[in-house]
Amino acid sequence: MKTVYNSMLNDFVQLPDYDRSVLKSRIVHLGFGAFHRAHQALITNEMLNRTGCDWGICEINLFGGEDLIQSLRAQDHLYTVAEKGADSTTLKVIGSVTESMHPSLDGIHAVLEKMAEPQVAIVSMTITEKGYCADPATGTLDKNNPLVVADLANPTEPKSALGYIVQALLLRRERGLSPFTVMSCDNVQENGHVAKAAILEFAQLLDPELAAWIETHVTFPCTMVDRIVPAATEETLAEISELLGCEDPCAIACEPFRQWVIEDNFVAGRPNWNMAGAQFVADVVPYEEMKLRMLNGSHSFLAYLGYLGGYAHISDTMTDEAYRSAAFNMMMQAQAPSLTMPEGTDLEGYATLLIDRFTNPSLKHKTWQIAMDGSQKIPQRMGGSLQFHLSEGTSFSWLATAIAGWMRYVSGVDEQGNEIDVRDPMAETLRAICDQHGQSPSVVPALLNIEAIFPAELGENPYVVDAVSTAYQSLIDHGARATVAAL
Ligand code: NAI
Ligand code: CS2
Repeated sequence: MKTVYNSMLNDFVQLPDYDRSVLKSRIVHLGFGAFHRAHQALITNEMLNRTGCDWGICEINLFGGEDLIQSLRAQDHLYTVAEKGADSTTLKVIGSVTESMHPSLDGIHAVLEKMAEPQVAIVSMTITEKGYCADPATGTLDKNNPLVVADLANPTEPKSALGYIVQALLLRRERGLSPFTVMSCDNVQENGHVAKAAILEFAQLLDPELAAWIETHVTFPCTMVDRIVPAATEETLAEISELLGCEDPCAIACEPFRQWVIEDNFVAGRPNWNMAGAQFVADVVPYEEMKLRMLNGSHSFLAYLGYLGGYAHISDTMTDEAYRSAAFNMMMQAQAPSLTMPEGTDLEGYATLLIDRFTNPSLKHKTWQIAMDGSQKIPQRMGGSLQFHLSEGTSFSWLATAIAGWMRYVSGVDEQGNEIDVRDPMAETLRAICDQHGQSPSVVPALLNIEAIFPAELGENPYVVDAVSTAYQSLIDHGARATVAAL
């Protein structure tokens, strides 16, 4: 792409409008996946277009994605984002990435040395929910996680993101360098607090003095991140390359909407991302809860019940009036009442916008993709609102149906008897429980009793067991489409 960058790209492609040679890797990002390319890196690019400062990003993939890093290097770290609305597409070439690394290409020590360089002020992350090695029910470090066990035994050769961050901070402390801010950009409830708790607990097990130093010197801002960025497919890449005028294996397509709300708590400075639409606030938690419950909660509802009902994409579910109104009711009846928002927040307007975003026919967002890692997602997307309805004595049938949908899905067999490719760190455990029970609602209390996912007060609550069992039985007797239509 470097060679074509100045000559062959189609005229309407937006190019970086700043001097890339002055950029320094002041941000190290863990997780050069789909989302980061279309969110933080793009927002940094737009900020650079407006302010011309030196905040650049060094991209690191700790798990998989070696090919992507190699392709990125081959094109001078430039790549394309296609923002796809219902009727039009905008192409932006992103220039904010300065360099990239991968432990299997460069070695673990080179990655650690990069993170310990003096100019690094922020280590940001999009490492998926499971990357935090935290217990989904409590948000605290899972000491039995195989990556944690391996990194505690061999801390100078880390594998997990936690292990890398703690080892890099140790190097900085030993060298008398300032610490960096650790900024989580994952869909994790109170993501900064979860990152902090996991990192401190991990450091405590290694070296209590280091843990105390981290606690005093490092900050962990919470962030609310939002933009729908489906995984790239051959079709999207071909379509982008046609519009672009050349091939770009690092290209990614997303929706036009984006939002980023960041707790303004940075220990070593930060870019003025607000110049490109981000909001710095004192308390992100209400925005995170709103987004996780209303957007992600209804996304999971649509993913499980949509997949079982034969809908491949979220936009396909929106063509079914029953799913469309169930998703809106899930937002407004099940999730919105559980939120405490700053005055003036228009939750109904937010829900209407979400339904519009889900409807975008240009985005091929697979229900299967969103259904992934449910054991990590369900607690934060539905646990808090479930607790709310239990304490208020109000109905939670949408939540119960979503959870029953997840239980039916993780059995690994769809409504036609075909195998489902269930991707989840707990897939084997979940499948074994489902196999023991067959398609009987006795599987419901068995799955609700998994303490890593559901706290005992939920898992053993008779109202929860009853409502989820009823929804589960309906899925078995009538299928997902009829169950959603009856809601
Ligand atoms: P992706 O599959 O494209 O990328 C996943 C990234 O996580 C890869 O860079 C991989 O190296 C890294 N990773 C995976 N497991 C890891 C582990 N155990 N430790 C460290 N790194 C690990 O996924 P995508 O779409 O980039 O999403 C990543 C996360 O971003 C999501 O899980 C979510 O929390 C957040 N997000 C995604 C949005 C989307 O629409 N795609 C929107 C908002 C947030
Ligand atoms: C989705 C999210 O994959 C999922 O679980 O719910 O990635 C969703 O697309 C984003 O959070 C939107 O910001």
